[in-house]
Amino acid sequence: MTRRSRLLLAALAVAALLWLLFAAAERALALAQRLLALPAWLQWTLGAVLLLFAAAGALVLWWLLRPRRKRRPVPAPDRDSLQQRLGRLGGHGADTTALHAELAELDRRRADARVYVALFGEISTGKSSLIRALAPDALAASDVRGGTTRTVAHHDGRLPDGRTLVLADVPGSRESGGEAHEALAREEALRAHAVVYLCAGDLSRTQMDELRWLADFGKPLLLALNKADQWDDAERAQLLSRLRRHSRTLAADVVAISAGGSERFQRRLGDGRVEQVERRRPPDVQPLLKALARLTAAGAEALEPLREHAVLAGLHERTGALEAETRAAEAERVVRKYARRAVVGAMAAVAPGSDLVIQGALAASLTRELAALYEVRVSEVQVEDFVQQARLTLRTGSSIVLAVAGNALKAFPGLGTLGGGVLHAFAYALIFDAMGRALAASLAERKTLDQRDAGERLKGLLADAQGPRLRELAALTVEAWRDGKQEEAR
Ligand SMILES: Nc1nc2c(ncn2[C@@H]2O[C@H](COP(=O)(O)OP(=O)(O)OP(=O)(O)O)[C@@H](O)[C@H]2O)c(=O)[nH]1
Ligand SMILES: [Mg+2]
Repeated sequence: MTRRSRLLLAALAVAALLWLLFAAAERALALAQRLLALPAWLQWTLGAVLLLFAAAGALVLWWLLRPRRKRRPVPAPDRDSLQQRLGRLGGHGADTTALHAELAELDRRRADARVYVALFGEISTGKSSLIRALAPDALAASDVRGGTTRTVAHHDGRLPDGRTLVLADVPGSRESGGEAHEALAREEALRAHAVVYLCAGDLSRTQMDELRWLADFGKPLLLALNKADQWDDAERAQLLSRLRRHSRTLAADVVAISAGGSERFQRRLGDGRVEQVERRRPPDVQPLLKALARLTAAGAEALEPLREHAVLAGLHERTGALEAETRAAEAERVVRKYARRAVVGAMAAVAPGSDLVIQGALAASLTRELAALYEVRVSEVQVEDFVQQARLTLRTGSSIVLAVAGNALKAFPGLGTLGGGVLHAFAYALIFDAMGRALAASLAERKTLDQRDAGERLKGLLADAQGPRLRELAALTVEAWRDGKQEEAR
């Protein structure tokens, strides 16, 4: 079409639109005049009906055009801050090898510039069979029993347009006792540019959770209904439409496929012998190949930022877990240190009464040290308040603590041999251990010095002195007591 005829067409369209608008305005005016001529009650009734229609129309329009709730992607830190955290963890003696290896793999795949696609799904949904159908030279093992695949393996696959892909076969999820294998699968899924989620029927609640988990990391996803040969056309269509409805905001496409797999059966021969036969079912994976070609059309480089985000977000979670673990171990060390000091402090007390008066300076110092470990800022007033509150808790709970200590003296003969004053020394070990653990748990969870929460935890721990912990504290008391005596002797 020439520029001139395009202009002419545009002018005609504008004129038609104007004419329509004028006509509509004229109709509206005429209607308004007729409405005004009607009796008042009819005017109000018609007005109300019109208003109702307008409101319903607006509601429908809003429902159609409402903005789709965007899934909030899992946060990902930038690489520098992550590396700093790893450095700090290494400084505290934590093993960061796996996390560093993940970063190295991130770089390696970026340089590799090939598209990685991971299969994912519950055990026995046909992932390994699908690998065999997509990458004919792969020797991925498959079996009716779940949990056949134990490691991540990569195979080269080819799309109909000739592009190549790296396909990852991973262990199936939801195997009982297979948490470590599932973790491998999840890590590989995050490393891939796209994920094919396999199912073999309607999605269970846990399968929906898995899909959502992948989508939260921003993974481009395909949902593949495998073993489609098991249903007739009508059943398959029904299943597909249900899967589409449920995964609407999660997966880019839903396809039905038959990965094939194989079946084994026994054949009785003419001479009476029984023979084991394995027969391969013919695969049909064309719809998946087409969907994969569309999903990865942008190429490795364009898909890389999303992949990097997912890997860093995954690393953020893993690093967070290691940080929490490392801190908890450090907190444990601090608490033991103070429990020892409390024992030594009790030995030095001239006349321990039956009421346990907490060693204030030591308790304050323990509070400060734990707060610093959890990077929680505390003022001196807060520390004093907390110690004061612990004192009050102990005033009412001291009889319990003394009773526990008394029982322990009988249960752990080593304690009994230490002589007078040991009851109180052991009671202090119990108190400082409970106080330290209560405070550490509260600081870790609340990220602030929440007196009420820490106080509740302290009450709980004081009332619940369990066997193995008591044994540890008894050993600690014996050790600290002996050290204290040696110190005195010098
Ligand atoms: N009817 C039918 N069976 C299939 C199909 N694909 C796979 N199977 C069968 O499903 C079973 C499990 O297949 P696998 O490929 O081992 O499944 P997987 O997901 O790799 O299992 P794990 O490695 O344990 O997680 C095998 O008995 C396959 O023969 C299919 O398209 N149709
Ligand atoms: Mg497998």
